Amino acid sequence: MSRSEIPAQPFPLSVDFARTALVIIDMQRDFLEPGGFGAALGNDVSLLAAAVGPCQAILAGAREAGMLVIHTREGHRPDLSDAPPAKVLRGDPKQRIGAAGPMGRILIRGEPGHDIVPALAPLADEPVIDKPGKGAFYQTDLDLMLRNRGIETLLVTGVTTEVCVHTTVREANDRGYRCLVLGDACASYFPEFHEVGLAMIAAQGGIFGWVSTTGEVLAALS
Ligand code: TIU
Repeated sequence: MSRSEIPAQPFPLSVDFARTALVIIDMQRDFLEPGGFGAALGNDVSLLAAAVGPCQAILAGAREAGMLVIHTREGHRPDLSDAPPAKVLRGDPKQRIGAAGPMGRILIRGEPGHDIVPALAPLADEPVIDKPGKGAFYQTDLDLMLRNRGIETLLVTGVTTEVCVHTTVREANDRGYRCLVLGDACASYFPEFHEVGLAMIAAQGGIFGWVSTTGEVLAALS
C-alpha cells in the first residue's frame, strides 16, 4: 500500500493507506431496521438503506488492502448504569432506551437490535467499539487503538451523518486525525441534514475534515 491523492472537498487529500483505518459507525439493526431505536425516535428507517451498499464496497476494499477496519455500536449495559438519565428519560416510556421492542431491549448491548446489520458483519479480528455516546472516542479505547497502530487518517462511514458520524469526526479532528468522510456511505433520517452535515465538514477550508466518495477511494486502492 502506498500514498495516494484522493479527490475530495475542499481539496484533494494525500492518504498513506498503511496509516489509515476504516471506521464504520453504528450500522446497527437498531438504526436501520423497523422496531429499533431509530424508529422509536419517530424516524423512517428505510432512509438509511442507501448507505449499506457503499459501506459493503469500502469494507471489501479495505479488507482486500489489509487496512485496519473498526466497527462501532451505540448502546448501553443491560442495567443502564452507563446511560445518562438525561439520555434515557426522553419520549414515550414504552419506546425509551432499555424498553422491550421487537428486536429486544432498545439500544442494549447483546440484544438483536444492537447487532451490526448482517451485510456488514465484522470479522473476528476486526475491533468493535461499544460506545455509550454519539462520538466513538467518548468513554472508549478507540484513540488508544489508533495510536498504537500509528493511524493518522480515518475513512469514516455509517449513520447518521449529522449525529454519530459528525460527533465522531469532530472528536477525531480535535485529536489530530485527518477524517475523510465518504458521503455516499453515510446516511441520515433527514436528507437535508445529510447534505448540510457533509457541507459543514468541508466548509471553511475543511474545518472538520474532507468529504469524498467510496468510488474515489476504491479507485485509489486499485
Ligand atoms: N438519532 C440519530 O440520528 N442517531 C443516533 O441516535 N445515533 C447515531 O447516529 N448512531
